Amino acid sequence: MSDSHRQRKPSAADVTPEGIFHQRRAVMKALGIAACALSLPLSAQADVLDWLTGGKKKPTAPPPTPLTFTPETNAPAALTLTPEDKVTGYNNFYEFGLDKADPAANAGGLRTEGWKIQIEGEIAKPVTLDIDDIIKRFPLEERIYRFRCVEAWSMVIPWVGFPLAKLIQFVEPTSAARYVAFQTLHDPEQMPGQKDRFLGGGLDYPYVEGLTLEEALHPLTLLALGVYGKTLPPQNGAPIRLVTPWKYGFKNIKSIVKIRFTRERPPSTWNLAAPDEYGFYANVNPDVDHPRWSQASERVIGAGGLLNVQRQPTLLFNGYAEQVAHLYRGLNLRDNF
Ligand SMILES: Nc1nc2c(c(=O)[nH]1)N[C@H]1C(S)=C(S)[C@@H](COP(=O)(O)O)O[C@H]1N2
Ligand SMILES: [Mo]
Repeated sequence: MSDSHRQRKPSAADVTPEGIFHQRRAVMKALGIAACALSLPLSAQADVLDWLTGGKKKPTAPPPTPLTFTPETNAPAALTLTPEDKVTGYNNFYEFGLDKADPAANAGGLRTEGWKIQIEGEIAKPVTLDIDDIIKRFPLEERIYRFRCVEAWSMVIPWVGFPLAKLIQFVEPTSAARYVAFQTLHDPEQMPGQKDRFLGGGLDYPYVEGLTLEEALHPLTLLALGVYGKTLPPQNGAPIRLVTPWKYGFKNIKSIVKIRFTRERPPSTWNLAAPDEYGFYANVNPDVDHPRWSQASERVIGAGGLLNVQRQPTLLFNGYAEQVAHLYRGLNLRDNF
């Protein structure tokens, strides 16, 4: 990394998820509140941060509504679902703050009525769809998937969504389409992290991600509209987000407003922030460590509290090798991380 790059983004290495976590704790410790804040439940920690930053009362989201879907029947019996309060209370969504409790505390006011997704680029049928159009056109199904964050923690999540491949078939990519680019809502009034470089972890917004067309067409790749049988809460990326279970969590872009089919590989937010640490592929791989921590095992976010931390070995392609390894045949996974 060049010095000028370092100067332009002085904290790229420090603002990665684990970095911020420790930085935050260092700040709280310096303020002499570490002991109390750390022993509080996650929601109360967010309140302490709120009080520190002089925040006002936040709007709470309307309760999620039940969805109609085909229940999962193929999930491996060995998968134990992560409790719902963890799935919706321990999140990464930097537009709403960097702490795991921040998205649930701060995203309640996200306005999702009338949400539209614009689909454009190398396709025969560009179209703008609202959520009702999507639910009418694409039958929803439940998928119970492993979820592995690049920070080395994991969950098992019952998503409700539909294969992205169905949407791709509907818009008819041209022969020039090789990648699919995704973009999150850009609205600093609603997303405080987009207004302030410190609050937003120094990332460039809007958050963007991308897949190869082959990856996007893979039957495991979902657009999710729900979790635990109901519409997504804002903190999980309402009203629609990407799910790619064999890739690190940061590929799973939330609150999508645009999908663009391209000839060239599209940029992705964490890769732009720290290209040596977060690759374009971001396939889960226990043999390729993050430069600052091991990826060989993961902390299971489960029913237990802080004293009951379970670790398990991380699996190649997050346990989906049988389904996805063919996509990467002949590719050096160490260079293409
Ligand atoms: N727009 C946006 N999408 C995002 C993120 C984000 O900060 N902004 N965080 C990513 C990361 S690092 C993870 S681990 C997952 C977390 O999804 P969850 O909170 O639903 O578990 O969302 C991903 N999608
Ligand atoms: Mo993540």
